[in-house]
Amino acid sequence: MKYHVLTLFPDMIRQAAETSILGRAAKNGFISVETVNIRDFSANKHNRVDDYPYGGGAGMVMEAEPVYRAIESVAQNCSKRPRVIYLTPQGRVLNQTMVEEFAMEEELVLLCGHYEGIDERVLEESVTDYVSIGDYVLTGGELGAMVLIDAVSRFVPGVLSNEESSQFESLQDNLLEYPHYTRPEVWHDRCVPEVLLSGDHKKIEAWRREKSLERTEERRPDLLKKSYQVRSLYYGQGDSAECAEALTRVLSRYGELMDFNRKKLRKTRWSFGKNDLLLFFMDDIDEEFCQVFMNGRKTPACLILSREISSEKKALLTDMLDKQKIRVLDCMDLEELQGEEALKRAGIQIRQKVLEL
Ligand code: 4G3
Repeated sequence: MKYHVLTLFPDMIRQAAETSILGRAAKNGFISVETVNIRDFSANKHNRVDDYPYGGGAGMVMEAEPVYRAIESVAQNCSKRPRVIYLTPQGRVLNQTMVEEFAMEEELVLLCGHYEGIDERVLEESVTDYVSIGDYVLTGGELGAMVLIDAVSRFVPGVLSNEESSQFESLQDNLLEYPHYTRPEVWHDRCVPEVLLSGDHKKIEAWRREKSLERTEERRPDLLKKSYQVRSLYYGQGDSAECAEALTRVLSRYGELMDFNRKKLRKTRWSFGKNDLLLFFMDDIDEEFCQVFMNGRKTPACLILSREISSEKKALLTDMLDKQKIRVLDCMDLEELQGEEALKRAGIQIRQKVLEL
């Protein structure tokens, strides 16, 4: 990933970008952080880049022309027209989904404003994304740009080691992280929870999920509304099982896999809620599967179907889901979900569809 930061204070960006994990990533060539000093594009012999606001009022406004030239100096050298992100309290508040979406780009241009802001006309002309890092005001956009760079870089391949991996993380399921413990076993009369010493990995995972839910309910109940329990159903003898496993992992730490080739599961009367997210991985569709009882409540679902399946059979499935109040948001080709990149894209696409609800 190549970041181009347009700023009046390039030192601030450089300092931060050469430190710690970002510094290591830059040294190893996984990211680069280039700063462009907007002052170098001043049209004025005193290198002034700001002026008084039309209509009066306090403070200064950054002029359009130097900002425009600075953006063009970068954009001209990009392989395609890059996204230009303006950090402002008036932007969409940055979240993990947006971060992952930005991480798919090859280059990002980050525009940092100061004073009272930038002349509106250059923003209209050149900015593609207005982003805020939270509902508070800073002295400039630089810290916002660094926050975005840091969060995005974690998703750039090679930036994190296996140890630091972003694969399993708290926000993946819109849940807060469970509590962590290390030695000693007793500290200030406080014990490590018994279950973590048991060696029973299934039980430990269930405990962690429980704690995550409990903690989210207590500290961030707003997140729970957007938190989905991923349930992946697969059916057929082809690649559906493998594909289900891979995509489920991308989407959720606690996702559940259900093998509907097992008669017992097909005979079960299922009941799904609003906060379940169903993924159907199908190599084939037949009468047998369409008889399964699954009572939804506007439950969101995505279909991942083999290309081999005829449109008649697809219609049969869609009809059956519709009758059971399961709401199909998206449909994908099973065969296309090959490789890490395709899986990541599919995961982001599904998350975006779900977040639109
Ligand atoms: C533009 C971003 C830039 C307009 C920038 C202030 C907070 C954020 C600035 C403006 C910023 C944020 C510079 N403060 N929440 N300050 O992302 O009014």
